[in-house]
Amino acid sequence: MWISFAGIITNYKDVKQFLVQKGHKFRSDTDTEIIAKLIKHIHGLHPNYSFRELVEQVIQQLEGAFALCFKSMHFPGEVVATRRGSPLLVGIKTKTKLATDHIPILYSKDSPEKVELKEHSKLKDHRPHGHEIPAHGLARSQSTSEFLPQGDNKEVEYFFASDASAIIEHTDRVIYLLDDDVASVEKEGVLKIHRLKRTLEDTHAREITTLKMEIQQIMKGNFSSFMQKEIFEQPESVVTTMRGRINFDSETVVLGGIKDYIGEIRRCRRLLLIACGTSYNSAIATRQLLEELTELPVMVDLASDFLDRNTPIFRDDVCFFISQSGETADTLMALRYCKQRGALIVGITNTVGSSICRESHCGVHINAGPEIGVASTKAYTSQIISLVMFALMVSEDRISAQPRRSEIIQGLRNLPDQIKEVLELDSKIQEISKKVFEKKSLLVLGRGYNYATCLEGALKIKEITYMHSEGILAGELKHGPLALVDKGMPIIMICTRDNVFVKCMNALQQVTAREGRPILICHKNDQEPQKYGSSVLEVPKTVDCLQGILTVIPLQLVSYHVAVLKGCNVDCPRNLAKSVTVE
Ligand code: UD2
Ligand code: MG
Repeated sequence: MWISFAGIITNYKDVKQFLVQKGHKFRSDTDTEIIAKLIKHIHGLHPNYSFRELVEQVIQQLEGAFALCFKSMHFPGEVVATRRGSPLLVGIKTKTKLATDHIPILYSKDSPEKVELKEHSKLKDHRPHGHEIPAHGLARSQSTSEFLPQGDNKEVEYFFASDASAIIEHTDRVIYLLDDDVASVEKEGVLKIHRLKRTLEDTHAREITTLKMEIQQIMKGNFSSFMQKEIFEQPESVVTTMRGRINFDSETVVLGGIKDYIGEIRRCRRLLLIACGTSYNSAIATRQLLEELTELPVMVDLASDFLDRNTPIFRDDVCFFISQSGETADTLMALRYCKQRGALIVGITNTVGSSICRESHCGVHINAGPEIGVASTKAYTSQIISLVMFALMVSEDRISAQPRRSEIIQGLRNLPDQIKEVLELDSKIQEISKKVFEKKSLLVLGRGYNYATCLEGALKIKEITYMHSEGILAGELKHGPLALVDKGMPIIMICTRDNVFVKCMNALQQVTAREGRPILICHKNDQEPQKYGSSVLEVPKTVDCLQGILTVIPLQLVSYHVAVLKGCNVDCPRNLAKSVTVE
């Protein structure tokens, strides 16, 4: 059995417990494996079910958000795919034109009754007589042959993916599946889309759409990986994030997606920023500025932890949900939790039409352009800029905040050129990476606005180089992490001229006193910290609250070069693209 799985199965413990009772042995702790074992179990009970019927049985037992694609030795030449809550599309490639641009839905009349997963239940064979009623009363043969290619060459290729950018190089014709659609390709190469039940709002057919995406826009160009390309795109992606939103001359900021809600936001009790991974780090990066400019309490939470705690939420809370794809399962569940409790829901996403975008009351598209590398880079810097713009907009009418706002807006104006300058450090960073890539561990130290850079830098290193890395708040050194420091421990330290510079210098001296020789990221021509570094990466100075954008880029590049030196797959890190093979 081969399964490609994206998403989260929330009742996987219950299903696993049932299967263990039935004598199934598990090799991993993944939710993917329970799906494979469950289909195997149902196949054992009902050996005459078709592949598609087996999958229909499986998804009736699953709770959560998922996109699934199945292949099996028992059904050679067949594929079955389905989704609920996570996106899934089918790309179709043919030599000749298709006869239609619609695929009718087939409804399974008297579908096999849901198999009860209870110890005592009698798992009888409820297999029906296999009647299918296609939409519009078409005979089955008629409806399915319709979308074969015209002419002699009947060759068809199908691509299953969660995002169009993954298949655009093969075909621009796609069908977006809806929740609980079950798409199957059988031996003859015909694609069928089934649903268990007919519902009133269903359209009875799925349209084949032609993608308008620019191929060059998403191709790698001269870069060796999408991640590298996306790192180097940042001088442009930050501009598209700000385009049409900031007027640098009048120093005004308007986020079209938020402006109607700004009054309500100003009157709220507190702001909550909820996200996972890199998006969470972008919340850490902007928390301090949000507190300063909105004068509201700001809570930052990891979505999974937020849900675990059953956090109290009130009608006058404003909750932000940050996600590049707009589909992150935990973040989406936290969104629904807060929405149910009456809070105002604000989305920050890179994907127009995504679940978070649709389910939020309002929000900001970060407009960073498609991000294909699994490790997020340009989306991070654009998320920060979006949240900074939000802070600027909320504080527009505060006279006392004007000098600060003006300083930040001019800082944003200069950012693209400064990012270009940082990217010129590339070859120097490659040299530094050669010194650290064989080490076991890499610590990243800093504080204040640069703390988020430490977390995000360490996350990038873990994700794509598989090296242990930790972002450490320099203020915490004495409370534990200092014990790790010695001559052999590789350390990167960020030390820029801001309100915590003196404290950073202090931490730097604690590190050098233990014979640590950190790689320093500091301001251009700043002699004072440079004395203590084994090597130095100099970045241009900007406003404190934007500095993190310029200090994170060297770390994105470190992780990229270390991954290349170690021979890792930069765009598809192991374990992170959830594709597991189990029998
Ligand atoms: C909109 C257009 C943009 C351009 C511009 C001109 C879209 C997607 N954007 O950009 O192409 O024409 O106007 O002024 O057509 N939203 C959510 N949740 C989210 C993100 C966004 O609900 O997570 C909503 C948002 O409240 C708004 C809409 O989606 O109603 C578009 O958001 P945006 O950030 O793209 O808006 P804007 O005005 O910058
Ligand atoms: Mg919305």
